[in-house]
Amino acid sequence: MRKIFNNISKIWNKFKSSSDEFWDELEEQLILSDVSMKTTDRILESVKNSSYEKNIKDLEGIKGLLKAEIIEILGGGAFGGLQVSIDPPTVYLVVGVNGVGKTSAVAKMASMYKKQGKKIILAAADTYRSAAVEQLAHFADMLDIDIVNHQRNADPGAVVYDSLEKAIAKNADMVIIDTAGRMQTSYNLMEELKKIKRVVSKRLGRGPDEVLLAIDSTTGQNASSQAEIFSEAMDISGIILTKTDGTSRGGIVLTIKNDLGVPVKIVTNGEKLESIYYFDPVKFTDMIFS
Ligand SMILES: Nc1nc2c(ncn2[C@@H]2O[C@H](COP(=O)(O)OP(=O)(O)OP(=O)(O)O)[C@@H](O)[C@H]2O)c(=O)[nH]1
Ligand SMILES: [Mg+2]
Repeated sequence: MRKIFNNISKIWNKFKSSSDEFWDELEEQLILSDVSMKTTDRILESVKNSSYEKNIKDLEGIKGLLKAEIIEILGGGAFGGLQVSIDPPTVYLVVGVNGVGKTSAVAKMASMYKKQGKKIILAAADTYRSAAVEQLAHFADMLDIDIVNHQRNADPGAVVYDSLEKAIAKNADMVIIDTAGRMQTSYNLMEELKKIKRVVSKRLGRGPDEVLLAIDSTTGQNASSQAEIFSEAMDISGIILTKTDGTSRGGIVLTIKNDLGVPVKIVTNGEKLESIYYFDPVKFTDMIFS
C-alpha cells in the first residue's frame, strides 16, 4: 500500500525536542495532508496535553501519543466489512459527485464479492448519461454478473425496483446500485437519490444496508463539503475513498470521521478491478508512522 501521509515522516527525522517549533511543524504537516483545522486542533491539543501531563518529551513517546489520538478519532479496532442483511438481498447504494469513481468502485466491489462466492445483481441507476449504462454493462460482462439497465433517461427508481425483483427471483445475495453524479441541479440529484432509497424501503421493508459516498482522495478539503451536502440529504453510512494511488494526502480520512462522524470503509487504489480493500484504522495509523 502506498504511503498516504508522505510529509509527516520528514518531521520525525528533524526532531530535536518537543519545542514550539516541532508543534508548529506538526500542525503544518497535518494541514498539508488535508486534515481540517478543527481536527488538527483536536489532535494537537490532546497530544500536547498528554505530553505535558505525562512528561513525555522524546520522539517515540510523542509518536505513541499521536498514534493513540488518531486511532481514537478513527474509532479504533480493525474493520471487518460492510453490513450484511440476514434477509437477502443485501443492498449497497453508491453515491457521489461526478467523476469520483463510483462506477469503478461498484465494479470493484462486485468483483471482490463475486470472488467470495456471492451472487450479485448490478443496478445501473445512472440513467442520466447513456455512456454510464454502457460502462457498467461492460464491467458486468467482464465479470459475468447480472445487470439491470433501462434506456437512457429512464426512471432510476424503476431500475432499482427491477433489480430488487430480479435479485429476489434469482435468490441473489446482493444488489449494488450505481447512481448518477450529476443532474441538472444538485437538488434534482439529491431528490433522485432519496427516491431510490424510498424504492428500496418500499420493496424490502428496510433501507439500503449501506449508503456509501464515494470521495476522490485527490480532491483535498473540498471533499468535506461534498460529504456535508450528501449527509444533509441522506444518512451516509460510510465513505469509499477512491484514487489513493494518486495522492499522499490521506488526512481527509481523519477530517471526515472527526468533523462529520462518517467512517471510511472502503479504499480503491488503482484502475484494476482488484485495486480495492477494506479500510483498516490500525493499518492506516501504522502507515503514518512507518
Ligand atoms: N488511478 C485511479 N483511477 C481511478 C480509481 N477509481 C476510478 N478511477 C478512474 O476515475 C475515472 C472516473 O471513474 P468512474 O468510475 O467513471 O467515476 P464515476 O463517479 O462513476 O463518474 P460519473 O459516472 O461520471 O459520475 C475513470 O477514468 C476511472 O478509471 C482509482 O482508485 N485509481
Ligand atoms: Mg459513473
